[in-house]
Amino acid sequence: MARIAALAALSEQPDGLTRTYLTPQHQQANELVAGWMQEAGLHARIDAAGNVVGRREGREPGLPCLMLGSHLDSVRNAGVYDGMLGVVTAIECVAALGDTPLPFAIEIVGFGDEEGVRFQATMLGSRAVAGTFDPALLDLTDRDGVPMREAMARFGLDPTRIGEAARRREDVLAYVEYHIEQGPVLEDEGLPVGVVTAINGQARFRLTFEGMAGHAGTVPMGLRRDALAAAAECVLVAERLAGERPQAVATVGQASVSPGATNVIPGAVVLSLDVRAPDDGVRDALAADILAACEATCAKRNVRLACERTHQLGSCACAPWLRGQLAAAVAAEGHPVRELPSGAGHDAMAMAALADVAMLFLRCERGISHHPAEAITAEDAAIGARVFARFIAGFTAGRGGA
Ligand code: HGY
Ligand code: MN
Ligand code: MN
Repeated sequence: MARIAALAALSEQPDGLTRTYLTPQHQQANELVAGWMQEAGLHARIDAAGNVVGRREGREPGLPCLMLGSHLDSVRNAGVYDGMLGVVTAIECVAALGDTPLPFAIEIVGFGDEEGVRFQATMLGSRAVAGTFDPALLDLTDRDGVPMREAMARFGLDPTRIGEAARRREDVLAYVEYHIEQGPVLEDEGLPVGVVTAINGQARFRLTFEGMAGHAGTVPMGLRRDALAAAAECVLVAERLAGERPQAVATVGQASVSPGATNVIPGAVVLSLDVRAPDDGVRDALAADILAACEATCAKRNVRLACERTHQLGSCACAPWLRGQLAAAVAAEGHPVRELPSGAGHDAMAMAALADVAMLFLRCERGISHHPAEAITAEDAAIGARVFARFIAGFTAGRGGA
């Protein structure tokens, strides 16, 4: 808990946690985590994408690894456990192994970007490790217009070498991530931990509305092309259409209004749209319906609409052989085994392109996450760590393993 507090202090904002990819705070977090990795007997390095990677050799050097990890970046004004708990706990669990020789190596990765806050493309760190990082992403800019390739150079990385962060399939036995649940299910059932069955897919879009700015006092209502009024109607359309499909969700979480003055009719608006569902077909159909309804709304209002897909990840199943080993560790620690899906996205989704993946969830207070009120208890943190440590110590490479 003290280490999480130390990481939470590395923030771009003075009163709360915001830490995004390739910032000085990311650099500081990497240094802190690398130090803890070294103390725990891991050899730590920063990879070509800015992830911090620690490695503990198995009973002989060079064996394929069990990869553990989560992310060190955050959303804006975040909770402090999302991502960080998984990294800090994995280090603690490896430290607890002491010198015990294992028939596999262990690597822990603190991914530099999962949330995608700075460049609007998510899981940049895990995609680089999985070998699915598209170099075209390097041209994305942050809100100050800084391209990712330049941010990388400022961070001390060579953007032309990002491919070197990619790992070979034969070197990774599995990727297993420990994370807070970010939902209310475990708390509701009085259970400290849960084993994830699958991670819901997600699709994200940027919607740009172009109307006509004008004088708020002189242009009659019937002659306006108000971009914000059109966008507002589209937000409600997304809410209504998602509500009609069980388990599907749609969120508009960002809106920017131009020129943004009390006495000016909004001329342009940019919205983000995030659409998720356990079934990729349901999600795609919902996204198509929302975008079609937005087009119709804008046509009626004589506002131009441009839709751009910024992100797409298919739903991701956790490997049964890994789920079984996590469940065995939960049971051996004396807790009921509860399996549940994840509505939140995780690095494991990107890592599934490289290796079989699985996740262990820890109960969090009232399911609150992506909010400063995110909370867990120290007692639960200890329970989760014991389960995870037991899983690691007993890990046996299965399908795809050595
Ligand atoms: O948005 C997500 O699901 C994740 O927390 N980045
Ligand atoms: Mn998150
Ligand atoms: Mn997370």
